[in-house]
Amino acid sequence: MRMSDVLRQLRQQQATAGARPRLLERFEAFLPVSDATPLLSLGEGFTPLVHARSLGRAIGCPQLHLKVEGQNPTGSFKDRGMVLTVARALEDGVRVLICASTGNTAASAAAYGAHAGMEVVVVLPRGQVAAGKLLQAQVAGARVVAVDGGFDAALATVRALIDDPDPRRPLTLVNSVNPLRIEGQKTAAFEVCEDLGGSPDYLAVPVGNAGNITAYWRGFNDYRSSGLVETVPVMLGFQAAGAAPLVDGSPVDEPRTVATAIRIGRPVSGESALRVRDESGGRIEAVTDEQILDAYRDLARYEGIFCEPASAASVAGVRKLAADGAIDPGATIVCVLTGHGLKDPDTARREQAVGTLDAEPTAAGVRQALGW
Ligand code: AN7
Repeated sequence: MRMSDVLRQLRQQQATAGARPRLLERFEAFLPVSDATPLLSLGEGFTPLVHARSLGRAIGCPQLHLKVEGQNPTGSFKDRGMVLTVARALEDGVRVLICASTGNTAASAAAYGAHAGMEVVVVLPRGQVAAGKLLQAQVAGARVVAVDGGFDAALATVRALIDDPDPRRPLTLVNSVNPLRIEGQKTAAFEVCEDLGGSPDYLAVPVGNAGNITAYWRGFNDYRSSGLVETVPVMLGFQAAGAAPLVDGSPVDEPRTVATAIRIGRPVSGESALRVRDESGGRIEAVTDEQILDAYRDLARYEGIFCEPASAASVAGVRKLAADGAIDPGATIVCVLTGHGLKDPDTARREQAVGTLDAEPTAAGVRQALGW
């Protein structure tokens, strides 16, 4: 066969398998979109569900699966909600997006805002944002404003701007206070159901503002109401001890955790998270920084999945519950890994660094360095 025919054939196979679907199109029936909504896409969604055989065996849960949300365009689950929020903003003629963020929302808003030709302003807690996330916002051309006082102060600042509008500069808030964010994020639950052929027994997720746990629960319930699945999972949410207002039962004024960049003392959707817990018969618990960092290391070493530290809270939590005998070992468990490990190179360097070996640039030199 001629090379050009080979190419054409490959191209046709790709076309019949369907070019990569667009999230807004694929789940149109379940999303607040219309024919007038621009089908914005940076390739978000359709992330892998990986059966973690080695790690699952190690923690006594052989049916452990990982939803690898770090493979979204900006490296986090935020892209699912952002694509819908920005598409609808584009439809409405919005010019300026604003958010407060611990980093991932900012990176996502900056990218989708740039793609849609909008101005983006992100208000961040000074000195608390992982290096990669800050760079993502900056390279996409967002204007970054740093404030003292942590994420809660940043969100309060943004809300004050929204509540006192300047008619010359209309702003659209793209934090998860915006219900479109939650609507978009629920698509991750749809994909989990499709990959497993039904709902898992347990769904474990890290919890900050509690938007994502709310979104997954809505997604599973949408599929159940439509008759696409018969059951919904038990929902497990995990917060870093020291930044765990939903476990403590009260706001945390100075949330502390060295493991994660998610220091949120007053979760936006806190009450919703408690409802999800109760309706699903689930739990919201704290995991220590040490447990989170152990899971972070083990995910990379056992499974080759480099997630950001906050994401590892889901696996740390499941490991803890399994060790306590609180999870049936035969259960199908999905842990959501919300963001990519490269977002936070400083934590990786601090926790994972093993150093490099020096060698002469020869086969003999490399063998010697390896001790072979
Ligand atoms: C990796 O980007 O709050 O419970 O401003 O970055 O839905 O808040 C991010 C939160 C989990 C918590 N995992 O999700 C932000 C921000 C990662 C995160 C969460 C976040 P929610």
